[in-house]
Amino acid sequence: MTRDDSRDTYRPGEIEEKWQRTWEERGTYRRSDQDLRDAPRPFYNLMMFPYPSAEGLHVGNMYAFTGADVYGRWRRMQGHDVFEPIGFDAFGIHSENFALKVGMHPMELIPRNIANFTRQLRRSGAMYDWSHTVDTTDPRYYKWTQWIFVQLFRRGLAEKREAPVNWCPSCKTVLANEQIIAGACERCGTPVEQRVLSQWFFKITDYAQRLLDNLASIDWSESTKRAQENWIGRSDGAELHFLIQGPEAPARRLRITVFTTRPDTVLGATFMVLAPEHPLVGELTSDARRAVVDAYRAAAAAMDLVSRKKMDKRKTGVFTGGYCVNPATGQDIPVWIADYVLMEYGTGAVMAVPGHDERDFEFATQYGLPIVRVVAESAADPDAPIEQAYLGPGVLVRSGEFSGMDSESAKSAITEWLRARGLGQPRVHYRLHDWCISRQRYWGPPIPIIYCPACGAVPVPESDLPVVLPYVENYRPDESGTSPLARVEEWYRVACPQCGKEGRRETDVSDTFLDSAWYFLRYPSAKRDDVAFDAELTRTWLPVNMYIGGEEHAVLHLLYSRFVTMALHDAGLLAFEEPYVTFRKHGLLIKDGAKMSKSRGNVVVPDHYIEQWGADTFRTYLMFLGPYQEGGDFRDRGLQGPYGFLNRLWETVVPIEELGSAAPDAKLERHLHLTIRKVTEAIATLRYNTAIAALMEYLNAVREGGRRANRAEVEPLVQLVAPIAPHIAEELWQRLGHASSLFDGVTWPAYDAVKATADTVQMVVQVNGKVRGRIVLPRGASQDTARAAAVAEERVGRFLGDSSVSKIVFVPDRLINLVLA
Ligand code: ANZ
Ligand code: ZN
Repeated sequence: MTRDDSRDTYRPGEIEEKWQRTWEERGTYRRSDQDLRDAPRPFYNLMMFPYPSAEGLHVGNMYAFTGADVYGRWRRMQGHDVFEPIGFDAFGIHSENFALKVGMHPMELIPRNIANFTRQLRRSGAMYDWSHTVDTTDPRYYKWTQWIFVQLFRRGLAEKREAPVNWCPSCKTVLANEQIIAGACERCGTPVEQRVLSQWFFKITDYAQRLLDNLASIDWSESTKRAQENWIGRSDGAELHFLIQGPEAPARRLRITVFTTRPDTVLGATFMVLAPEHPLVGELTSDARRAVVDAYRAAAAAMDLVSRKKMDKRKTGVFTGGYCVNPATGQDIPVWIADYVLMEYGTGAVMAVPGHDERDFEFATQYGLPIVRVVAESAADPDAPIEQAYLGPGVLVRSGEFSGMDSESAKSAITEWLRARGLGQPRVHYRLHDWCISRQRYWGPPIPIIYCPACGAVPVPESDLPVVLPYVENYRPDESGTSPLARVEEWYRVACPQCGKEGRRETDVSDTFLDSAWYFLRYPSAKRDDVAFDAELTRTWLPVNMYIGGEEHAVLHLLYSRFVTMALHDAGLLAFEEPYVTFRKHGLLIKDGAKMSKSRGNVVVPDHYIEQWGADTFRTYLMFLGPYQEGGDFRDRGLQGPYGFLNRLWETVVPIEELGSAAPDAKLERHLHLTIRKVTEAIATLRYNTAIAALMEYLNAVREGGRRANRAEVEPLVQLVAPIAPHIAEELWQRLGHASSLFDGVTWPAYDAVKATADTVQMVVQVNGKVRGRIVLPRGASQDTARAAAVAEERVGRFLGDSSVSKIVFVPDRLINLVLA
């Protein structure tokens, strides 16, 4: 009898097409609204939705999504009702700039990109529910983005004000602080300038403490929490008042308030430095100094914020001619202005303590101002010469009644002493700024506000939402500091919704990060046009159980979405205040030694790899190249190994008729249970590379010496491989005689705890005779098994690099030594 070849060799192209079609036809991953309502064990598995760039889905996206999908599939096989949606973050400058570059309108370009992304995502083999997708540029979506703006506005959390903002002269728009990296626009790299514009802000600072406190109760990657903590930047200190010197009685004199984290050093404050923009500068400046001061202020105003913040910049400043009183010593101290003091931090005024602050020390040295030491490392040596600022803690000296006190206790003691005299009080300060959401661009949801000469800023009534972004032929931004929509008079001229007088629409659009700050609320309710999110569906599905994404969003999206969730919670619209119960960051894919990114031009598109090797191999490869939460190197030639593994799996199981029916022998049975346990634990903790290594080891053990496999040995292997390589698993599962899908019902194998632990040994792994690691294997494991396990060990792998093994010394159950060529 001749064999039907196409049935018996592994042909990923065919089976992947077959299973993608079958899943689609059966609706395996689609949830009807009824399913969503009735789900007994809901599990919301979320990944950060992509912005549909023209280049298409790249392997970095696919790396992120595959790791999330493996986790979702594994949960599914454990019997959870997993909801795994995907969508498109398609508004924003990224998309708009690209449209400008290629000379196409975003309203034409973006749908094409989305279609291409959708095709790629479908081919990649993830279990998305395409019936619940979102596209942030769809008026059915951004209607609710605008609605959320209105909710925040009504709660006093949206405010328009004049503020110095970061302006990117190349993108011709304002940027949030979070969008500036090392002084330059995060997208185009142009140095950012400062401009004063009237902008909409969300008062995220009202939530600073809660955003900080809640970090303790959410299960997130530690580094992401730390990044948020630093960004929020709580400083504990004091606000101290320095009266301006003058002829009036103290009670009538103006005062300069400073924020300091070192009230213990106030007795060493020998001068005062104000930001050049400080409102009291005019008052303080003497006639003789006015010309110099005005010139300095003009020069500072022309400078960008970022260079002003640079620590290593040479300090410059000018004396105003005015004096104020040190509240602790009663002495007059001169008031200077200097550009290193920033108006938006603290109060824009610094009590300068050159004895204990580096910048103040540099400044004092340069301008010959007095330097006094008030904290000494120990009381023994108060008169040591001052060669540099002493920053550490210590004992107070030259501080009157506080001398001898340790500097930590002196912080509160001195603050309290000044408070009693009306000269200060404890104060907490946050580095976090309000979130500027106005963008003077075209490609975003118009901010739903109408300005009326009589009523002021009036939100667009819900019944008039969405405010549809009009088609504008020339959407190129200009220098005016207003959006291209400000050039479309027939669009912005409208009647005031309150009084009917002629009003004018806000012409700025909102920041893309507002679109993504709430998209996870929308997915379950994506089919609803009457509400942003349905109360019952939201109760069932939210907060998100597992969220996986890139760490680059640690202080942007992840902070904004927490804030929006808290604000909606406080508005009574959500029962929870934290959007993501668990968040795990994934690592980065490295290509030729650098992070894969569009700006570096080393982006790889997955299509031809999937074409050549199949999605299963590509997924397995991506999940095998390093610990998922740490990332790894993308190498073209790496795909052979995972392909070989899947092909061997296929050859071991097919043809089914040739499988034996005997029970596995005791040794193999132990190995099987150990493998189930290892893979279960590894997937639960996103250590996919470890899971795959365990599967490879086990398959080698099954095939050892060319023996014929038994069904009972391979059936669980097919189940275990399914989250990672779902198509081949489904095909083999079906051939093994199962009618229903592996992703339908509880299909994850259980292990016997006794069998899974008994009889393992720890073996030493050497490379060129030096101990480089240890592996745990079933007793009696073969040389091949030990070698596979050794090579899969991360530490050992590092020593192997690209070299090949020329010789192996193997002592069963004790040692394996890999000798390199
Ligand atoms: C006196 C002092 C003495 C300070 C000393 C430090 C050391 P963090 O921790 O980042 O919150 N500061 C306050 N406002 C400023 C502004 N607008 N521009 C530049 N610097 C400013 O930093 C708080 C400290 O930064 C404050 O404490 C102040 O200097 C400075 F031995 O006050 B300190
Ligand atoms: Zn009006």
